[in-house]
Amino acid sequence: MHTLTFPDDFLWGAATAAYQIEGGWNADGKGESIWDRFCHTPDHIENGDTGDVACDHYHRWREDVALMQRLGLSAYRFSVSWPRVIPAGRGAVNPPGLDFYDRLVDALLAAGIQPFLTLYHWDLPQALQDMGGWGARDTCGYFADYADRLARRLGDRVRHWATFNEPWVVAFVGHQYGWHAPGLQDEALTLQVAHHLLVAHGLATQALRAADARLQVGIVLNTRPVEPATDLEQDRALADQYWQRNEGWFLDPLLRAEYPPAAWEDYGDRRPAVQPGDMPLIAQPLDWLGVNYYSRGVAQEGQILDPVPGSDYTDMGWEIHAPALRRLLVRLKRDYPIPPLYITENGAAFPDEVSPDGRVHDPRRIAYLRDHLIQARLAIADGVDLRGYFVWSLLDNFEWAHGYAKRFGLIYVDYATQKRIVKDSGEWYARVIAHNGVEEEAD
Ligand code: IFM
Repeated sequence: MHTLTFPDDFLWGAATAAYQIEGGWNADGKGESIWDRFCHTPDHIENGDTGDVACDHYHRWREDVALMQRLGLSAYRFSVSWPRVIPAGRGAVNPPGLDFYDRLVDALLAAGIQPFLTLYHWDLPQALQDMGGWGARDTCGYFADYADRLARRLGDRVRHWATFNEPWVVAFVGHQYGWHAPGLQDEALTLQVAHHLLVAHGLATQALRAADARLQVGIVLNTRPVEPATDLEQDRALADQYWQRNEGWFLDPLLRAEYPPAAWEDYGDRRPAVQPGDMPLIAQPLDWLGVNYYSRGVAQEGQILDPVPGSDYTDMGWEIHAPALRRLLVRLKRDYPIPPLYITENGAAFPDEVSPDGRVHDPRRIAYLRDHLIQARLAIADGVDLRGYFVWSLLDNFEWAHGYAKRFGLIYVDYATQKRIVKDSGEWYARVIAHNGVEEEAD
């Protein structure tokens, strides 16, 4: 068997997000978030699930850090709950909330694990939503204040900061499709929200650097590249249109200081109001860019194929197609002035169960992760400056509108008892980390 070895300082991580794992939804002075409100409203989430308890990480974080150490992680990506730290989103800080992240960071560092902190993974304080949420430009300033306060407390120990996780999802899934909090279906608002998220990114980037010039500031984008099924002009044009309206809608402002011109034209009166100075504010240099990749789309004869004939799918109904990851990374390097990259999320949901032997055998997840790591390594050989890889997710957790029905973890969580069981994929990932590389054949 041949091992594909990664660069010596490559970071091996796993990722989570506050609302998906913490629980403690109203513990110790935490404020209500839009996800608390959304889940407490009937008929929003499969099975009536909520993040009230989730993986109870708020109380079990020591055990979870010990598990990370057992896997050998060199980095851990987590998000901070804004309303845990500033319950109303602006104004007074909640000291116990800030202390929680302070202790977590110390424990990670003591375990030799680099913290990668995301400021916003979707849980806006409800008090700010009541004032217009991301549709209101004032929210951008409150976000920058929140960034400043966190940086002043944690910036001496946390090096890598992401402003946002997946702003496309925040804007479109939360404000146009209505499947996520705040559950709006308002096309006219969606692109204004997207623009405000980018402005907030710019302001928070300034705030973080003002607090400590050594901070490495980035942003995490979701990608689902649509690839043309053939070389025909019709297929290529549709794939390009998808790119511009989705990936490009965020990449171009961040890296080229403009919205993609064709998509800007197409959007007509849905275009956001842009104030003078916004585009250079958004396009400040990034220290790194996070790419979340799970799946691709395929454009053929005017439509996106679903399903793609002959393909395998995860429990989310997402096509498994690892080679598109390499093509995506190479495309980013070719088409954009990109900073160093991290794959900040990659993983798969499968219907895992505890076997009679007490273990969780998840060979399909191992195959998924292996195939994607191989493509990531090939992209490095192609010249892509890829610095690290984070599995989504460390733990099974609350998968938004699907509740607990989808399991993405390297570690199984029995929600009734909160018992954690490292899955076969977790043991496999530990070996990958130990060898700093991945076997090309099944081991
Ligand atoms: O669980 C989510 C995560 O919060 C953001 N990226 C995609 C994951 C899987 O859907």
